[in-house]
Amino acid sequence: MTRALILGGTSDASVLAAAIARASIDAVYSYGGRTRAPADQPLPTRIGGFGGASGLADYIRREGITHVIDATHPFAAEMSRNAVEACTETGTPLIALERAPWIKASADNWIEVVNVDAAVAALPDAPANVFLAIGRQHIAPFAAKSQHSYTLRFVDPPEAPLPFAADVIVSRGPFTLDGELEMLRTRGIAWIVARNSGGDGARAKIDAARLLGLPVIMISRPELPVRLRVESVGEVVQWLGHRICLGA
Ligand code: 3Y8
Ligand code: NAP
Repeated sequence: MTRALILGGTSDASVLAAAIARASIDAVYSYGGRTRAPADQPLPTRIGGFGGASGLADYIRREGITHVIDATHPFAAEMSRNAVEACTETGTPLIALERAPWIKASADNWIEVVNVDAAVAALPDAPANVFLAIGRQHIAPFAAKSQHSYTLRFVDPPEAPLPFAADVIVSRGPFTLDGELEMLRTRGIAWIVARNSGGDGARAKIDAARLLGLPVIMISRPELPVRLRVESVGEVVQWLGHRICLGA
């Protein structure tokens, strides 16, 4: 019998969970516990880390998991690497549901960089209004350019003092084009720093930047190990269904 583990935390993972619940496939949804009140899911849900790849392997064995679906965010690299290692160790089928990266349009003004430190270096020296749309966990390096007026956007209100003076918007998204245009205009934002998350939930700021002619410092995705990868929920459900068909 199939028992799937969904490594979630994204809007795509939520759509997948709904499809799996509708198909009455036995599954568990997993959050990393990054936010105070993650969205409810129509499946039994666990919250928190597994304890590295070995902890995930133990969980797979203990819970009788037969399939693992990595539907985490493209920047959740450690979780994805652990999933490959644990599934190899336990011989568990693994599939990744991963949305395509955003592709630079001719009208986009992107400065593409490989990591956060390169994004800091790409910012100008002259003080400017800068929108850091990269969440909470990776903002400390921007203290090196504290001459800028920063706007941050977090899912939850900040719990600790910020590494530099900044204005924090608390919002979990998904975001709208009108909302992004309004925010960028009223704050006089001149630069945006973003990660190439892909998908629709965060692309409104990219479209707004294009319309306003703003430069975007775009951080490219981390390298991930090779694993079976699809871009649609239907392909994941078919993958499960195919095995159900064979194993039934
Ligand atoms: C805990 C689950 C839904 C899902 C919403 C998507 C869309 C909005 C875009 C900006 C960029 C950012 C951030 C972002 C997006 C969706 C989706 C997506 C980016 C939730 C969620 C969890 C998280 C974790 C959180 C990170 C943070 C990153 C904010 C839930 C809302 C910036 C990524 O405070 C923290 O520690 C936050 C941590 C990882 C990156 C960071 O380093 O701060 N996501 N985001 C998941 C878990 O615990 O397992 O709370 O319900 C999910 C969503 N985040 O409901 O439709 O892409 O699917 N999330 C980035 O750089 O793109 C926001 O502001 O423009
Ligand atoms: P990460 O750096 O790749 O993972 C760090 C550790 O967090 C993992 O090793 C694991 O801990 C735990 N973890 C992460 N995701 C988990 C999950 N779904 N279930 C159980 N444990 C999980 O992860 P991250 O970038 O902080 O992302 C955390 C969560 O936020 C993920 O669910 C991701 O999909 C979601 N998210 C992330 C981003 C982003 O920009 N990174 C954007 C949107 C949503 P152990 O080693 O102890 O097992």
